[in-house]
Amino acid sequence: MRPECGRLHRFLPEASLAGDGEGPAMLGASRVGQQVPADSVPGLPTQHILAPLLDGAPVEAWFGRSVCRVGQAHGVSFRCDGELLFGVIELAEAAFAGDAVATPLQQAGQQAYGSLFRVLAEEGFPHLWRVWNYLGDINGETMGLERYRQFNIGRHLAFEAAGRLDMDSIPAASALGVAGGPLSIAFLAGRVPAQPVENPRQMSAYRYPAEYGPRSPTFSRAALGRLSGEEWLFVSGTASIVGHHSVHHGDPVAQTREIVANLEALLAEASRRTDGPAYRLDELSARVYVRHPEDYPAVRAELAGALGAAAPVVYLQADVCRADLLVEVEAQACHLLT
Ligand code: 3EB
Repeated sequence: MRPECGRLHRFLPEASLAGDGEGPAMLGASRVGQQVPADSVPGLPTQHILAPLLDGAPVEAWFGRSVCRVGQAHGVSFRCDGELLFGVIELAEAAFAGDAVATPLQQAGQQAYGSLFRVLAEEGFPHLWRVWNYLGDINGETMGLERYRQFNIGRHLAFEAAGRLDMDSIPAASALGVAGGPLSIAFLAGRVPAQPVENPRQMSAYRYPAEYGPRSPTFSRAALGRLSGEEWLFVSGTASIVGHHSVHHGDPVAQTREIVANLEALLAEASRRTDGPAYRLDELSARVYVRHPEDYPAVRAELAGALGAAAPVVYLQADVCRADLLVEVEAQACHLLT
């Protein structure tokens, strides 16, 4: 399936971001590396994931059939073709003062999502399909609240203000901690809705009880998006969570096995909703976040058995959004529709 369907998404070497990227049809990219490179591609929305790359290609690129528009609005850099818009917004928390009720990170999160939603409305891509969120010190605590939970409040308030809390518009997402830098958010949006998919083994994150924070995270476990002639499955960051509990504390291999079980259940659920063939583990491409780099060989060995040794998988060091989670896997797959 991969070669025919590989138009939209590819992992690429560093050099692919030299010059004008791979020509004008690149909608945008994310790049893993501990520093922001001195030269960036002018006009290419690029998300900087300030994290150590452990294995695989540093660049993840998204391609359109042709670029219809290149733009910059409300702090969002974007490119789109007729069907999809890719955008990036990066906001320094230092630009926000905070107040008695909101930390600077909460304010940054709320403003970033507010700006993103304005761009979606203005550009005519109202449906958010997939979001990648990165922030510094995600498990750190300030003003008595973990920073991931502060971010969740800001994101939730922005979804609420935009009237986007109804389930059918909640996107697939990932949220990870990196060494520092701005709050960085990249996203894909469509002209038509993607279909959210939930996981029967996990409580929907937007229903998490208050013990995980005052406002719940606004993401679905996966999303099925239709483009002309093909269907994309976007799998959200998937961790060792069953129900709403983190399981296998301190055991990265057992957490990885639980993630595989979660992915299998999610693919089965997606397969019930597709018009095409069933989705299988061995057709995923994936990005894997490992909290402790020393766990990487064991995690990789466990995942290779499930995804197949030839699967395009990128490993990086990042902090998962609950302190007791050691591994998270995000993925995607594509099916041609005939
Ligand atoms: C979880 O399942 C693990 O806040 O956008 C995974 C994917 C996680 C997305 C987000 C968080 C997010 O709750 C963490």
